[in-house]
Amino acid sequence: MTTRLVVLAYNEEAGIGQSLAAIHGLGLPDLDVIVVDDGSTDRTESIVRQMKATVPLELLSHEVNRGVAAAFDTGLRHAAAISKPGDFVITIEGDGTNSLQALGPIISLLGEGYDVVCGSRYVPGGGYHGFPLGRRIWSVGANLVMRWYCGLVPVKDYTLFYRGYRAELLQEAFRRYGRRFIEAQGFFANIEILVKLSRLRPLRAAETPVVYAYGAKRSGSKMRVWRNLSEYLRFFVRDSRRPSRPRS
Ligand SMILES: Nc1nc2c(ncn2[C@@H]2O[C@H](COP(=O)(O)OP(=O)(O)O)[C@@H](O)[C@H]2O)c(=O)[nH]1
Ligand SMILES: [Mg+2]
Repeated sequence: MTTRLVVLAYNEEAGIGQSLAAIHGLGLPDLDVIVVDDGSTDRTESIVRQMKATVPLELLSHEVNRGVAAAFDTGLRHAAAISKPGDFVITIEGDGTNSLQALGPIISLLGEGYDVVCGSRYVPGGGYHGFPLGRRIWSVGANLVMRWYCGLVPVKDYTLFYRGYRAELLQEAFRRYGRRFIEAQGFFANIEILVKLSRLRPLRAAETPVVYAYGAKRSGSKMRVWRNLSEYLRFFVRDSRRPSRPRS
């Protein structure tokens, strides 16, 4: 049983080396690291290439930046394609804000048979450090809306990228949705993944606490709240007219 950690990175030269070294330093058995560099214009790619010489990892590169949704698609599609059904796939941010302490619990919950395990700031033990107030309000509101809209029990955090999946679930999603699995262009993709997975079949989902160490972030945020809001609206309009359903 292998766990594939998909690390999303765009212009993360400030911390990607340290993040990858910390992941390697955990010494977790059967952990494969896949970095998706989405056309970074800084030294992200060269830092990851250099690390490849000493630390086992795989690098997937987009020649030009295609946005975080395309990075999710590239990383998850590749991880699903090379995984055996019993394997696990975990997504994580490459900016060092997603505490590695949650990695062990995510892996053990997947091992217990949960299909999806969401890192969560909204369960006891989870939370934020240094997250700007405006972003906090936006995050709480967006997650309340998604709890109402998607209702995947017991998930309270739909927006954190830090999340684990059983590989067979992703394989089923790519098979049954094809290109329509990830249609969003930006940060909404992470939410769309959960909505579309929840339409495949009843899922066993779990959450595990994550402290979002936003103060550790050394790169600028690529999240644009207004662009993000327009993605929500586009999704709700599209989905209410023609809900995306998996092929049977
Ligand atoms: N591959 C890729 N990753 C991106 C892109 N935009 C953001 N990211 C990554 O997605 C994660 C979240 O972005 P970030 O700027 O940290 O947003 P925030 O944490 O919400 O402020 C980080 O690991 C980024 O490197 C992109 O266009 N492509
Ligand atoms: Mg971040």
